[in-house]
Amino acid sequence: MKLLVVGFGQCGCRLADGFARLNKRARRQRGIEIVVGAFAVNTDAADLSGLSSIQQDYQHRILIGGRKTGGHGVGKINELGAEIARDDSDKVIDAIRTAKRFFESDAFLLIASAAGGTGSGALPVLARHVKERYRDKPVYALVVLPFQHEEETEGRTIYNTATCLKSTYSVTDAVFLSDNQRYIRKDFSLKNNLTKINSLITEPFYDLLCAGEEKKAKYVGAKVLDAGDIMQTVVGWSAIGYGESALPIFRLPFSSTSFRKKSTETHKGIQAMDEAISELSIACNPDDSARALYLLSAPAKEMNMDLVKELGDYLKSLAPTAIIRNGDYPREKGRLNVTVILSELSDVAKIRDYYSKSRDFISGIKEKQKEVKSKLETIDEAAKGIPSLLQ
Ligand SMILES: Nc1nc2c(ncn2[C@@H]2O[C@H](COP(=O)(O)OP(=O)(O)OP(=O)(O)O)[C@@H](O)[C@H]2O)c(=O)[nH]1
Ligand SMILES: [Mg+2]
Repeated sequence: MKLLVVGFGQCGCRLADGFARLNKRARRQRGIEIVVGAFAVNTDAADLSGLSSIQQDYQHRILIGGRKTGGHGVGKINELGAEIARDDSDKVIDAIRTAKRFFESDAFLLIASAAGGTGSGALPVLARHVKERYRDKPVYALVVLPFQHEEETEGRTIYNTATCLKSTYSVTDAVFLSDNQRYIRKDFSLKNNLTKINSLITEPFYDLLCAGEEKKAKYVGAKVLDAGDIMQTVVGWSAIGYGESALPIFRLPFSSTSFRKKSTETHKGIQAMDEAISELSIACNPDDSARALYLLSAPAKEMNMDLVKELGDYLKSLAPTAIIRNGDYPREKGRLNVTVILSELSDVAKIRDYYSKSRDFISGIKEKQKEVKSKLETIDEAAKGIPSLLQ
């Protein structure tokens, strides 16, 4: 599958840069293309110049809101991010439209963090423009959720997240959720290592996008998972995960056909799928997903139909009501990887929580505004009878 990727705000632009890097890797290691254009859109000029893989010209690194923000961001006010995106939407659409290989893309992937100002406001606005203009291509969003400590210290974090999620969901075909907090569960030091978190966010897309683009027969699976399968699966709230098991590089020749080998492979496969599910980009219950897919990637001689079937049965047991698509991708040496997508999730507790907390925040703000208004009225009252100098 070939994507056209657009990042908004600091987080979105860095992740779009990450997708541009995945494409370079696919080209170098596998001789294929998975990202036909990568763009970075921001109100912050310094952030745009800090990127490394997106082309440097102003058609790929797009500064918006120049006059309103002076090139310094919108300071977490996502209404302002949305307003600027509305004003400058033509600039962004024109850049995308004139991209050299635009027509080769199968889908759009728009990326931003939900808690900031620029990306959170701009993503849904541009998603709507792109969707209206290109009705035949799916528009997917990848939305990054904030760390817990950000939610605790700044009320605006939850409000921005809720408004961004609601708006994005209503105008896109699917929303991949990536929760920053999940990446520091096991390794808290990652909190200060956004680069590492970003590569954990983008990595699961690598094999998934490559599998359907392979041209060499030896890398084409028995059952190819292509753009069509992905588009049929990815709908609504979605999570993606990735797991890996190491395989012995050398085997004793007599063990190659034994039943033990087969059961070891199945075990490794289930282990990788288990990891993929427990490392999903957002905490969710597989039981709530209506569509799912898995891709098994391993050296050709390590894969067999039993293994693919076992993995399917296992996923079915976790997501019994989901329509499950699958594929195999004969590729990696010494490793067995499983990529899983759970899609069309009917419930995600964290989103519900953002919405309800955000309602409290809104009523708190209204209360505060009322209080300020009545205090101002008291002061105006006290000023009655005092002469003004402005006649
Ligand atoms: N995973 C990840 N999260 C990031 C990154 N940069 C920022 N964030 C998160 O994104 C949120 C802040 O949003 P930013 O993307 O910095 O904001 P912005 O869209 O540039 O908006 P303004 O700076 O307010 O104009 C916080 O929750 C951060 O933890 C990044 O590179 N990777
Ligand atoms: Mg910023």
